[in-house]
Amino acid sequence: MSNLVRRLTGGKLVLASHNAGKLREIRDLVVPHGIEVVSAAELDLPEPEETGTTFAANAKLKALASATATGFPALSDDSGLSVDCLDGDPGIYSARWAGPDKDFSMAMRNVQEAMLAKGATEAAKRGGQFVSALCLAYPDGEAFVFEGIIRGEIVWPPRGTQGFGYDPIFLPENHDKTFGEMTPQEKHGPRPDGEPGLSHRARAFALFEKYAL
Ligand code: ITT
Repeated sequence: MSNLVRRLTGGKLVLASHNAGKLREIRDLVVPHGIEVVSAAELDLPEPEETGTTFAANAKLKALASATATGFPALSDDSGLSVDCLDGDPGIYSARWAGPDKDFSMAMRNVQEAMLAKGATEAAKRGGQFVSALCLAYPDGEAFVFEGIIRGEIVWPPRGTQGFGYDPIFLPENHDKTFGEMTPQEKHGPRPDGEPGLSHRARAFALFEKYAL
């Protein structure tokens, strides 16, 4: 990342996502900056097909689609849970593991079953990470990607009802609550010491903040 990122200079920012959980979190992060936001979901923009092979490529594809369709800069998030013993799966396919009904109880169960099939029963074998690639794209086609990662352990059974997606099975390292047991403030809010929030998304956002705002 460098200071070659083109900074946002006010005006509207389109949040290029149709995922309600993500939108809530990104709004929490953006709103303190006084940026006017509108989501791709609210604008009824079509969801582009995610044909990339990396988080960054898919984030770019989504942000560019929203920026070119609306004429406003757009911020997207491509993210997912990558499990070490599954060679990084579900990874960029994290949404697809939940099927057309977006059933994350099933997706979490499938992660657990795949891990058991690999013999991952003890904590030492259950490492993984959440990854978020945020992309800021402009209508003229310029795009910048910011990535954040949080390592942790995949726990079973799921714990907590906060957050969304795979949060109930992710225990961030050096913590005793899963993301599903954390409040939004604990998951992605700024730390009391002024450090960026804990989550992968908050970490990616801290880079976006530093270089693009
Ligand atoms: P958009 O593309 O419209 O933003 P999506 O849900 O299709 O929404 P992704 O392709 O990036 O987004 O899929 C990422 C999936 O990974 C998402 O559906 C979540 O279930 C999961 N995920 C990402 N961040 C997460 C988080 O902070 N907590 C729990 N699960 C998360």
